[in-house]
Amino acid sequence: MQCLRTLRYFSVWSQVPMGPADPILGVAAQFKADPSTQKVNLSIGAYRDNEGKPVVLESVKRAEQIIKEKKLDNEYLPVEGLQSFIDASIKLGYGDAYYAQNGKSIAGCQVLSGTGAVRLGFEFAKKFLPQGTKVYMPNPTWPNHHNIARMAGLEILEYRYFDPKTRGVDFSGLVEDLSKAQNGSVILFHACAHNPTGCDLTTAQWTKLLDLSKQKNFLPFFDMAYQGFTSGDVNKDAEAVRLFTNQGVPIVLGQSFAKNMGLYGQRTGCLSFVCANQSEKDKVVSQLKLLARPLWSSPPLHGARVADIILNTPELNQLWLSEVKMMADRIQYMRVSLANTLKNLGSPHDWSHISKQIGMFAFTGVGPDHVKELIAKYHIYLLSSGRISIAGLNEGNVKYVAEAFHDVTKNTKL
Ligand code: PLA
Repeated sequence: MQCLRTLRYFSVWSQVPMGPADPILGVAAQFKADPSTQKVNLSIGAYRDNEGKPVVLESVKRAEQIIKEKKLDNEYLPVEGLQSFIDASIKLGYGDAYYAQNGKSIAGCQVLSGTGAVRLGFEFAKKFLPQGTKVYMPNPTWPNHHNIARMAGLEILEYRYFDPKTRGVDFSGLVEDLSKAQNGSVILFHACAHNPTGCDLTTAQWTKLLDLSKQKNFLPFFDMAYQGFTSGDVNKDAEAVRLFTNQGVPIVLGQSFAKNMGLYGQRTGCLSFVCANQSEKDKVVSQLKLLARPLWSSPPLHGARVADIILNTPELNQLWLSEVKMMADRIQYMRVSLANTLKNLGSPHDWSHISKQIGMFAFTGVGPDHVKELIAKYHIYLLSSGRISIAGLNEGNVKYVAEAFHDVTKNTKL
């Protein structure tokens, strides 16, 4: 009897199929398991220094020192999170001037990094927008955007974003698709440093989208996971967000401090909604709390404290801004270095798009077969879409990577 019961316990999940590996995290795990000493990780978008090592920013170390000295406790945060962190995040995203005027009508909630921002934002949209409201996403986008929208029960449609022929933005396709979108749709925008294409919109193009959004009553949802990584300047990178908000468009904003503060594992982020007034804001916050409570109950403490101290201590804030610039500059240097090395190797292909694209990633244009060869022959790990995380390059491996790319592509079309 005992034996039968044990057997039964073992078979409860026998119908569960093996799930596929995540297109990004799966490649990162493959890299980790590879014993090669030559291996290069260009998969996940995590910053590395010129030695290929993860970085804890000096501003973060100093903030952590302050936390240690204060001997703070580990009590739960309220469901909505650490208020001083939320306020500082909103100020960083929307800008000081807008915050001073309209801060009281922005509903903010601390969330589990950029992923949590999109998740909670989509849950809110599903619950409070008219039934059948669709969310439009750029094609391509960060693959997890699709998973999150599906989990939240939102119907996904895509708008054209990238033109493989020009390796740039397909703006006429984008406008055509969004012009046909239903009024009131949610439109997901990457605020800056578009992932995976590395191609952002110009100010003129954002202005056109602003007009279209107003005309069609869209709800623009800005995912800002890389503020500072495009230009090295957090204010410049928030240009699109501010263009919309300064015109009174009620946007949703998701902010992550994973990349720009290097707080990846601390899950530090903020979700905010532009509301019409303070009473609307209070109602929105109350509903965000009702959604967050059964998801994670209370958000993580440490990263929020670190970001709060950095954003609210002028000296640390200056230090952090200079560190953001340092990261963005190193990435830009490696872009140019990779493109130039490929050219100098005599590659028959034009790789100039790598240095023209921006942010953390380059959309190289290599196909899935090239990717397989790069992994099998050279232990260079990248996404099957051809996306590479430029932050994984350094002066010690860029030549090796360029030679490998040249080798696998020299006799093929791109
Ligand atoms: N939004 C976009 C556009 C992203 O690229 C990412 C992370 C997130 C949100 C979520 O970030 P967070 O939850 O860690 O704050 N994209 C990574 C990692 C860097 C990942 O896939 O999770 C990437 O390699 O694409």
